[in-house]
Amino acid sequence: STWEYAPAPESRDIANLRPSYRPFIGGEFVDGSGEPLKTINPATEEVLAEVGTASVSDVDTAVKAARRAYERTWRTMPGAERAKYLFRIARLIQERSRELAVLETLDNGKPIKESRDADVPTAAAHFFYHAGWADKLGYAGYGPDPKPLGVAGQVIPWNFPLLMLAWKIAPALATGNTVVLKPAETTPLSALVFAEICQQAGLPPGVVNIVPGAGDIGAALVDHPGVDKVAFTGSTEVGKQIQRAVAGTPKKLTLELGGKAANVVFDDAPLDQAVEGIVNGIFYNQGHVCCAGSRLLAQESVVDELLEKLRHRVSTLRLGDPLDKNTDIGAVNSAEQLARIRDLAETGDAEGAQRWTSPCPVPERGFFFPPTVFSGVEQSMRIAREEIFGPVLSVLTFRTPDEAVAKANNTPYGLSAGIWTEKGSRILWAASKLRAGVVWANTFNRFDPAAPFGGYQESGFGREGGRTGLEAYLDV
Ligand code: TXE
Repeated sequence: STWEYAPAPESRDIANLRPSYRPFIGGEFVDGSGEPLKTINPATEEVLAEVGTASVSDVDTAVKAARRAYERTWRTMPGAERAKYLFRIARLIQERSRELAVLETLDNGKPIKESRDADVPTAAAHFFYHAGWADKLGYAGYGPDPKPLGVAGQVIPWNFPLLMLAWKIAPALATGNTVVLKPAETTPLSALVFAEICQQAGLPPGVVNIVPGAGDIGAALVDHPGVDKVAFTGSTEVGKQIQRAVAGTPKKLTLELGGKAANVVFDDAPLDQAVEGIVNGIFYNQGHVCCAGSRLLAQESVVDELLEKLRHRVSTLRLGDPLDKNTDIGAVNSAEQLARIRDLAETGDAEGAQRWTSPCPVPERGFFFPPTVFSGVEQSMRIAREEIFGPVLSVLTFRTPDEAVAKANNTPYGLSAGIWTEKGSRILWAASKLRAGVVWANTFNRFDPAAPFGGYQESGFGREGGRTGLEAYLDV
């Protein structure tokens, strides 16, 4: 995963060349009857590709194709056979990793070193991991022969387009379900290359269907009576709408929504190491991370030293061309998201927090927002309560461990948290008190397909990954 990337002119054109930028239904790329959408390269504001979209009636065709594939082949296929397809898909993702990484960076704006070293290899890892489960479900502890649910309707966001697809599709397929997935409207491309990979792997037609489109197509998929299971990752607001849409139907539902994670630094923590974790926690992927460490809770006795080290480190981050392998912070995914980040940051000024902005140069073209740290933040401020989903850190302080935990838990969310301390006993104590699906200790943003991921409260419910993640796709 360490190939060198020098942006060749042709790689900037790869997006426009494909015949596969259309809905993928029943194993074929088809002319959808939705309005074509243009996807933008957020680093240049230029149109990257025009993509055919699905209409409501295409969604119906896709769900029927998934149902047929489920009844005729996939549900009765021995697990060991299903596993072969998943292994094949995993290997094809690896083989096409360079192409996928470039495409993901062009479409999303994230730095190439992240798509190259994290998004694409972790997506492959997800398929390898779940391939291993496909013939061992009888050992998963759910009885000798747990049953799949049927057709899964899956809706994903734009922050990790390929990885979120892998989180959704790999467990569904391993457990014997078939899938209709809607990628986000600003980042549909890697999902359509994934559809090519399904064809290459010889996956039976209809097992995976991809329906590009906007929120209305997501809603049509969620509402379709032929869907047995709905899985959504995205905003808490849309998650609540989906919950209402599914209420009163027999559909099973898992939701992975927003977050406002606290990264808690105690005075005995190795501060330089903590600074790396804080930077990774909030500036990774431009802060477009549901589990981003967007609140720094620093013990009062070390806050000044920590902030000085933090500003120094953040000043070294390079913002700019996402295709440059030295870039640390790429482009914000869309003009809308940039406006949301700007608006919320302005409430921080208005409510009296102190804004510090990295002195890094900001490109004139493209959707860029420089790394920003607000200190003197109070719990009542909007920047302490609302998900910013951008490279903006809010710094609060605490005096005692109890106060740290109380402040960390003072949020409607509960997806992740981080603790920095030398004391093992304090890690265990805090981990048991923090209401968060993941608690990292002396690290942040670490992922493994074997570890279940998911939230408490308004961060949603259900887990993805690990043995627990299989439950979301089985009738136990
Ligand atoms: O999300 P949406 P948006 C948060 C983040 C961000 C905010 C808005 O705070 O600033 O949400 O982002 C589809 N029925 N997160 O507007 O709308 C949509 O087409 C069914 C956190 O982009 O939730 C896309 O595929 N589907 C989050 C997906 O939902 C619908 C990641 C997500 O879009 C729909 C993204 C509907 N009624 C944003 N409306 C995280 N937890 O990681 C839209 N969609």
